[in-house]
Amino acid sequence: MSLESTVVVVGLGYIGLPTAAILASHGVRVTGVDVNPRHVEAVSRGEVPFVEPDLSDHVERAVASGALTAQATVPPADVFIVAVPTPFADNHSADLSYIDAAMAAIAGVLRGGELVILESTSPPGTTGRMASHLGLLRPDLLTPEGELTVEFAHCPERVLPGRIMTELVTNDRIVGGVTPAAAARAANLYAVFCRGEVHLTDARTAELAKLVENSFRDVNIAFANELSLICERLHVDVWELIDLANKHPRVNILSPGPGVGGHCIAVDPWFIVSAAPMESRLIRTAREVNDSKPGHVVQRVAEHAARLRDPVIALLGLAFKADIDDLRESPALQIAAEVAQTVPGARLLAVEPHIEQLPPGLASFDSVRLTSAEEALAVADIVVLLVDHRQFRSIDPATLAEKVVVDTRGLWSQAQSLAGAPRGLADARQLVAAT
Ligand code: SAJ
Repeated sequence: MSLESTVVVVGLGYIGLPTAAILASHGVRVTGVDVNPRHVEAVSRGEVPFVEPDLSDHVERAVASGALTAQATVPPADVFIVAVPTPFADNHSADLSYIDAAMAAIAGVLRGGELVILESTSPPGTTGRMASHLGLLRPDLLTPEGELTVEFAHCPERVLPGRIMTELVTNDRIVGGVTPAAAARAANLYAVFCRGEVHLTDARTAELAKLVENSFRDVNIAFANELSLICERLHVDVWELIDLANKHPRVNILSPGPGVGGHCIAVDPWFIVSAAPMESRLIRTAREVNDSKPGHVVQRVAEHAARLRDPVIALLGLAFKADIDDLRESPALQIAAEVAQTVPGARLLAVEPHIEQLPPGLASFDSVRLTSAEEALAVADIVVLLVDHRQFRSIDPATLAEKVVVDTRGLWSQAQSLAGAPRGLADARQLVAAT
């Protein structure tokens, strides 16, 4: 692929905008397209409409150099990258309406000879479905033999939120073509900025590989979460248990937590279950185990609260994981809202250093207030650690000695040596094991 090629990226979100910016900063002329005018306006000013380390610099420079522009409609180009959301519907099947809308918008400007790359995480068969959709929308782009003159490939994103700009460059990529020629052509484009290896395959395998990666993590987190429930029943400290088991050279158990959040790991396994329901028993069960964890934490907090009159409950962390501001599908948020709903007379002090005001789902409760860790810890009867943010790691466990502690991340359990734990903390650890 020559550097003169023009690329359109449809969807300027967490994946589309970094991809557009990194291509533009490697000399490709990129137009970003988004239906959200706020995103188009922000990017046109060289700004990023969400938080992601290092992205602002890339966007600012790419826009200033003229390599990256943004607009609301799809212009003609050589390559189109589709990076739009693929949420799931109520029955856990994928909602492909954003992909369909993107394909329809792209179809209007195609002339033949272009390459369309799907980056959105999608059920097996989606890239082929896009090609069939185009054949129906634009029969003039079919040869007399019925072959499309536009090529299609799937190149799933695999970057970790919080490390996107690094992982875009260093991670290996999987590129699956509807035809081998499409895969080779797409691989050339990614080679412009990707220093990892680019692996070629067919579109269906690439689609399933992405889903399998996130399901692998979900199943392994579910194993850890199930262990936490088993340990609670058997009065064993799950953190100590995992630490010891992981001393085995071939054992690497992940960390239990309050549940699995974010837009990826809690969603993608359902696309496999939906595609092959009879065969996906383990994957389905893992989802159910992880989805049940927030309710379990709420129940434990409610049991502790029932023993106190008008308890003050500190909830440390609302984001879906440590050191980010992203509240999407956050189990911590779900737990906070359910505690507010189900624990009568409780006053809730939510601590989330990465946000300035409570999200609407919590702000609607008079009993919930956003506050600092110091203030919450000074007055709380019950302390619920929901996210292991860096700021919380420096909390002195001695300040928790007189309080009921529900540590869903094992932060304080792991912080101390197993021998010689201070008395108050040893008590707190009883409660850790019980969550
Ligand atoms: N979690 C645990 N215990 C663990 C690890 C994670 O409870 O031991 C929880 C986190 O707290 C969080 C959730 O799981 O709520 C997911 O966090 P994560 O850091 O595992 O993953 P994501 O959702 O931020 O990003 C994942 C990554 N996929 C894999 O690691 C296989 C990333 O590479 C993907 O690009 C991303 O999904 C995506 O967009 O699909």
